[in-house]
Amino acid sequence: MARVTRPDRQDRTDPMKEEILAHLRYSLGKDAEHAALYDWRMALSLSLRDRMVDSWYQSTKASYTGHKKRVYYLSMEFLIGRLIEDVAANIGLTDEARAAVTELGQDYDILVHDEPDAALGNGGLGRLAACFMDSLATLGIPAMGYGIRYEHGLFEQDFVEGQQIEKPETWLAQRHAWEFERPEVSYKIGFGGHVQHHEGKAKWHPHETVLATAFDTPVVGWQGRWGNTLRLWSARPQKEFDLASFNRGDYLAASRSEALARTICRVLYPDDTTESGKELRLKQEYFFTAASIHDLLRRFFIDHDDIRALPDAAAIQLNDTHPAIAGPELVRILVDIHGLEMAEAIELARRCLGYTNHTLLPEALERWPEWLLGRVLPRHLEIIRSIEDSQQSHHPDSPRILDHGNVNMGELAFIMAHKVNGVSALHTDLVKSTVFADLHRIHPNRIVNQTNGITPRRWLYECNPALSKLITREIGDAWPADLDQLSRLRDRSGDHGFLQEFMAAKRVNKERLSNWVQEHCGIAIDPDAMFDVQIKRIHEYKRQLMNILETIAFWNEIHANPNGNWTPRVKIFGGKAAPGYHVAKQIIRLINDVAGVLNNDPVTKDLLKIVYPPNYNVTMAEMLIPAADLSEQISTAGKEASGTGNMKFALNGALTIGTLDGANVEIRDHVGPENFFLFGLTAAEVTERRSHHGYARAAIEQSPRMQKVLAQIAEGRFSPEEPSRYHDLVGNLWDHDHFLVSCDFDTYFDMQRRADEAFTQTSSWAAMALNNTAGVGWFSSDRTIRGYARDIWNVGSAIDGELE
Ligand code: 26W
Repeated sequence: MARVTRPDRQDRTDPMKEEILAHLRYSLGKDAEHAALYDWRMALSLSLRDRMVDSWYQSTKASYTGHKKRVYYLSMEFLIGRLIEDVAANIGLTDEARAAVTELGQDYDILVHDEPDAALGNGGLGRLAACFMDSLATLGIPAMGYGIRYEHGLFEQDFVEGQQIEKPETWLAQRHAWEFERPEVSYKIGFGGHVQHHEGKAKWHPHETVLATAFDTPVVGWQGRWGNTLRLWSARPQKEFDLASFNRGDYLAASRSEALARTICRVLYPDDTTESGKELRLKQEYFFTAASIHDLLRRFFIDHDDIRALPDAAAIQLNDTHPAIAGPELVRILVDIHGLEMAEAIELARRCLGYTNHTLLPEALERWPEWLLGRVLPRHLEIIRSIEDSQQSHHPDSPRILDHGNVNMGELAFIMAHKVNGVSALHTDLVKSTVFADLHRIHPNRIVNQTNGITPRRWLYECNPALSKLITREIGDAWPADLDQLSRLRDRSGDHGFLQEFMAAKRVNKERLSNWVQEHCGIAIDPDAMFDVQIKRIHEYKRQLMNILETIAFWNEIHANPNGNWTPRVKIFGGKAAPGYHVAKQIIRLINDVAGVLNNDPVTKDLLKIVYPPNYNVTMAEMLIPAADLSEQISTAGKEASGTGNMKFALNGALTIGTLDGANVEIRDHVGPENFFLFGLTAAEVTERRSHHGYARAAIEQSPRMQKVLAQIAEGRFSPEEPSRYHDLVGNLWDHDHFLVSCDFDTYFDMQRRADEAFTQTSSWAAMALNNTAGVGWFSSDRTIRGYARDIWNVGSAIDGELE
């Protein structure tokens, strides 16, 4: 990759070091003597950013001059994490950066750890968007990610007496090193007001407007061959403040227009289960979607003059329904501004749009009250009615977008997209047979599957250097961009020496984690124990509750026979609950209460430990996943759309204990059923079981083991200061148990004991672990993005040969 060398430094031998010093001086206004940690970290980041710019710039120029079709990925969330190591790895400067920093007398690892973890997302959907950005750049597909530059990302989690408390996150309190502000790229975004109809034409007169301003972060792919842009929108008031009001002394009136703008980008909604129906959320959605549509149309008109060519130039992907207003917005512009007929506009917009569904949970499907949408976006509501009329005229039996006073955003997104995709094979089947069954009957070719993937750059190469180096030694260094090559490691599963090295890499990661846990949680854990990890948002359907109940049952078992031949375990949990999700918060509290008792039990403490570090985020995942032996993927079958953590664990040589849910099904197929601890009801069995009245009570009555655990919790064994603390939680299991913990509990417990047994057979365990790493190359997000490019976007790579 071309690199700019400053003329006065051409003779220096260590350009990186010089560049860091130059940034320290000229960008941060410090010299080495007075620089604080922040200054050093910023100087390093800016130096790395410099090295991305040429490739980024050339890519952007190539997309313009080559008139390439572009992908626009619209996502309310991008869960980015830290970038120093990511950027350094992608442009091949990891060693050089470390050496330069070290020579400057600084500790590279401390600098890396000083970077805030950019958490502009809640969980899987946001992290997927970040992995996709990495793959789009690696594959050389001209693309732009569009989202919101939230001032505050996902809240920071702390535990006070075992209970989650939320604190505001402040990643932008310090300057963000990677972005370029683009004050010249601004669009007016309107809200409210009324629509004027005159001679068959409609004109929207918004009541309020804010300015959307772009902030660009370059995203350079593997080996710096191609760079795309992540463009995040920030809101500014259209007028800074009203000087006349200010001079009159009416300070509140003076800054009224400022208030809306500041609020729109203030904070990420921390809820990924319940649609909160908040006007502000709707405004956020429209704000970033409209800015993005304006921006891509402006780019389109640079080298086109006929709007009818838009589908050949732009593929717009909607990451869930959050940007679904893109359909009506595009139609509005086509009809009201470009004068197209409604029918043609709808068809044209449809050819540009794709919609990805990420959840089947009814409570997470977005619906806006019609009155609210009509108040905030009056013209869009009219257009939605036209879209509904058009759909009904062609398909009188079609499900309704407007229904019982609500606007169903799923139906809207489906009807306005030429392709709709699910995120795993099972999930796509369920999308076809449940939520969108009627629409699927009407449009049988619209739904396609694109099983999720993960970027192997962040999720193996960077986070697990010990294993990466071993793999590279064995199969060469092409695997980060061609993950199927990992299958060559299968040959080594009978090679005792290699298996020992494979487990030695795991051991390094487990030791690193043990030290961290000792330091941050004050808990001593033994790297020889099995590290059993469940990290994800806390939800009833993900069944952290089943995991902690099983932990208690195991503890009981040890007590019954303290001298038994038990396999030592460390149960590791990580994850946040939505602030308003009471049951999830109770589950967190229970895990912490149980940890308090078990970790101090002299009989079991060398055999069983529970660790639940607060504030799980991308950075913590990068440390936990490489150290895991066992990956918990235990959702109620049919509920987890895909999961992507499951892929990360398998890639790093953990075995999965899991249900036939989401992508677990495909992971098991790829790694081989003998290398996967399967248990639990299938999705079809879950549906069947739910139709039996009292299924939970019946299941618990057949399980003395579960009865005992529930009795202990209900008696206050883990909350002696408040014995009734978990009465509701336990009562709910007996009486409802919507997620069938009771039905899967015994098979889960038994499979855990099988895992215990397997773990003691160290060499066969190592072979199984290796077969996981070797088997999951297919789950690279490069494969996923190739699928979208082929089946949905109809785009090519600008790098020769990349998509063939
Ligand atoms: C309306 C609020 C809201 C916000 C976010 C509702 C729902 C969501 C998302 C659908 C939640 C989410 O992150 N879903 C996850 O998406 C991942 C990527 O496809 C999947 O791997 C997970 O299974 C799915 O739960």
